[in-house]
Amino acid sequence: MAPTPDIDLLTSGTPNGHKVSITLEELGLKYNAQKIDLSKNQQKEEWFLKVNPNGRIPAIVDKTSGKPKRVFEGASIQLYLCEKYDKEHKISFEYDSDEYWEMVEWMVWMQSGLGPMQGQANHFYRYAPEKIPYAINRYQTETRRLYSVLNDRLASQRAAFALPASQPAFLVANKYSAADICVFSWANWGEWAGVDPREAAFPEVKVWLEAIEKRAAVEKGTNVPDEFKMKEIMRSKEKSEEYAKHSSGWIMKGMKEEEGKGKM
Ligand SMILES: N[C@@H](CCC(=O)N[C@@H](CS)C(=O)NCC(=O)O)C(=O)O
Repeated sequence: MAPTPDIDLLTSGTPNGHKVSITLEELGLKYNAQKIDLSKNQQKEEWFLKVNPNGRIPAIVDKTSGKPKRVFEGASIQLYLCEKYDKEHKISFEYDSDEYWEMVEWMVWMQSGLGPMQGQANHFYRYAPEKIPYAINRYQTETRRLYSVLNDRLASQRAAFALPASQPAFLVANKYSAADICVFSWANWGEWAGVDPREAAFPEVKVWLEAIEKRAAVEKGTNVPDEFKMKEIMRSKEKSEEYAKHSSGWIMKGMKEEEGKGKM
């Protein structure tokens, strides 16, 4: 009999954290979520850097086999969990199949495109002490371009599988997978960057988002390690400003500390 998974998830309630907690929930794996308080810079503490030398959440320590295995970078953790624990390919594909590589492509697309661009849009639109129109426009435009790439992919998947309007299309094959989870985790926060992925220009993204957010595992995963309040925050100007001010505070403090390092 396979040993019961014994996984520590070091995380915070952010898009990058959610993609891993949703994956763990979808796979029905037992895990212990440990909150890393980004506002206290716990992600830069020595013990944490031994798990993730990049000083960012999420990271996992898998102790299932007895010898602790640490994994960092959201999509690597997802791929690791799928290889180890998704033998029935509930949310993944057989290694080296065409679908497997398509899944990897969309995950890398998120990690290197949508995540960083939307993250910078968040930064300049919400957190930067100075509002720089060029920077806001640059990152929001690029984020919007990426949602249009996502919309086109979903539309071509709808055509390829002749799906009725009532059914969502998914990124790879005709199946919800780790690629959808990876991209969803950021699309779910789009409005925070000032780009609404549900806007009329992205009809396929809207259907896809609505289908994913209804899933029980997604609901559970987005409430790890704290209750997900972003939607409610984004509906209120005061709450948005309060959240932005709090985040801006620790981001600026972290930047100052980094600036002092590595200078001759
Ligand atoms: N590419 C990384 C990004 C990780 C990342 O940027 N995490 C953010 C939270 S969403 C973080 O830990 N920020 C803390 C900091 O900037 O010090 C991943 O997917 O794991």
